[in-house]
Amino acid sequence: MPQYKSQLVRFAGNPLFRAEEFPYGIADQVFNPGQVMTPDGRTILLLSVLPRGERLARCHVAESTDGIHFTIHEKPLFSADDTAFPGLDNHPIDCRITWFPEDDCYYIIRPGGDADTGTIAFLYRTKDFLTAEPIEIVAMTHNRVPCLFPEKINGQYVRLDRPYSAGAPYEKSFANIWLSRSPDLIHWGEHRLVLRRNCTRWCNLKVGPTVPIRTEKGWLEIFHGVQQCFSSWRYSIGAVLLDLENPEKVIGLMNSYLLTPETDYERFGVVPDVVFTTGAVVEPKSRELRIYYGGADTCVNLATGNLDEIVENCLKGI
Ligand code: BMA
Repeated sequence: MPQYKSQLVRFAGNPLFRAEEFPYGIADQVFNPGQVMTPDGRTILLLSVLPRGERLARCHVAESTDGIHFTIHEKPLFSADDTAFPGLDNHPIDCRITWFPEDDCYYIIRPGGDADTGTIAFLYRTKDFLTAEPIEIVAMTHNRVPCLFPEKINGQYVRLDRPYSAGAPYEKSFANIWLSRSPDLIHWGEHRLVLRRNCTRWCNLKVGPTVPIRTEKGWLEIFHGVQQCFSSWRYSIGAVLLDLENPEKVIGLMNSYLLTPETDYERFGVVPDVVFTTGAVVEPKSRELRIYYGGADTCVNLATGNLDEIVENCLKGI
């Protein structure tokens, strides 16, 4: 049984996206979307879609004006045979999207590489989600999910990373969250450890980042945590608050998760007992935090909470 109660409210109409309703061919999985809210209030999701009979996923853009009803673009933004990084494009999933006002564009970071090369990270730039311009490979093995902060801090680009600390990614390797800085988005250094696995009871194996959200009290960082249970892994979602000026400094950490697998669509599917997110969006007027998350690597769901309450819970360590 879960140790705490999930603190987010699940949308009554979950799942929002089911593989069987995917409009462009038969899909076995539609899951773990990249997510961002545009300056004019549209919600953009980058859905990871696994077509039936195929081994590798594609990413399709879905967009909405109310955060609930989405239109899916037919042409994928990323597919496994993109030619941007020949021989290394592979299984595009888990996109992290950052709206970066100063550069007037969205940055997308997504995994590449394979079991042989090890997983790496590709950086892209887009203005419209119709095309994405490849920039560079910005992380070497095994580090596939850097998350870019939405502004420069003290004149530098900053990101959170999740390199594996031991073993290959698909083995029982530990993983912690690190931070690094760059003058140009390409060259990264000044690495700092931010959050260790085991920082709370429900993430004793790994923790992994999402794109940070600026609040008045600190950077809200929604992260995923993996708990090694007796015979399986359990993926949950939690929250930590980082210092605005010095984001390697943790100033608040929720002891409980925000969300853990409890419903059938989170407990049963291609990979059981998974709630997984690559980000979150905030509706600025209501201060609602919306997390579009994958359930059991099979479907996409929505859960919401109040931004300010979650920040307070981080500060109180609830
Ligand atoms: C992680 C990611 C997620 C996935 C999770 C559980 O490593 O690849 O896309 O939801 O594993 O399978």
